[in-house]
Amino acid sequence: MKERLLELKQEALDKVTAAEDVKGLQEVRVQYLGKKGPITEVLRGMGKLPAEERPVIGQLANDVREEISNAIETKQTKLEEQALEKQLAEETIDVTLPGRPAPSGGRHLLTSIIEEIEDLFIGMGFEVAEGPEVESDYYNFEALNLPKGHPARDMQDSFYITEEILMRTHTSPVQARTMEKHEGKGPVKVICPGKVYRRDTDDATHSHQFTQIEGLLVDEHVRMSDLKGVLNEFAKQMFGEDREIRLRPSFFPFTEPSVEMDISCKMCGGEGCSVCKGTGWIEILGAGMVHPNVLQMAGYDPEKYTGFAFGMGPERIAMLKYGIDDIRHFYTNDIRFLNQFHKA
Ligand code: 2NL
Repeated sequence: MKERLLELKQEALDKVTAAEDVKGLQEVRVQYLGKKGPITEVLRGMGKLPAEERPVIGQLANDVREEISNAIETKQTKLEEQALEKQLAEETIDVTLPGRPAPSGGRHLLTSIIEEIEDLFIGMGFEVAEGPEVESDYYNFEALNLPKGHPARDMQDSFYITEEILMRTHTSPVQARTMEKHEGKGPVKVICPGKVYRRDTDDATHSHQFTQIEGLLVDEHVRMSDLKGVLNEFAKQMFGEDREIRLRPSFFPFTEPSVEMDISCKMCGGEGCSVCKGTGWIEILGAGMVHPNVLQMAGYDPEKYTGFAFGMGPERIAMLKYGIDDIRHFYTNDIRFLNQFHKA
């Protein structure tokens, strides 16, 4: 019996040593120390032993159980430690790896262009003024010499909200409001950038929502030559020192006389090409001397005060500057388009 117990002990200890995981170890425990295990079996047969041997075998059986149990315990602790070490090793973070690049945003091309134009005019002493995009019929049309029934109101098919309220069709109402605030006293020297709205069908050159920058200078003794000087400075700073400008007669209801300004074509150097449609000149903006009716309605004495005004479309400026062929690129927000214009 003694041999049988020692044999079982060796057998169990070998299996503990061989166990590769906690599960295998549990199996050894059940197999040798369980109620139906061989050691229990041996103890059950103790009744057949002589009385003096019983305590000796009983003691030995208990010692064997104890020893196997301890071995399992020790091995279990070891296996758990190994498992933890393995897990830690697998989850190690390599702090020397380069980080994943975080995509960074940037200014929209239109925002950059508008800020560039703003800075340029700020450099010439202009202030930036803003105003509401939802405007009254009075400031959008009436105050700009466009009375009800004026044909130019049809020309600028608008988004009306009520009979008297609409989405502004140009940024001129901001200038009308600015003049009004000055209560008939000069000088006024502002540029007004912002979104404007017109009922157009969107295509490569039309958008129902776009941006505009207008400028206004009102003071005593303001002349057409002042306008020309300011616009010439703008054209050279924006498009290059080598550019020429020319003014052509035009018509706007809020200016008299009115002009349109062209810049010389850089693509062909004035020879004529597809960009300038063979003329050597590219139209950039409209301008003129503020109509006396507009000055009067804003509270200025047109006998004492004169002014010039101009208006341009930043989308058009950007399209010319960067050779963009479709105005819709500004509003469809294709990241591949927009990313081309980030300055660092
Ligand atoms: C264009 C032409 C223009 C103005 C805008 C203006 C504003 C006031 C008084 C007089 Cl308050 N004029 N603005 C004048 C001439 C032309 O814009 O083609 N814009 C894209």
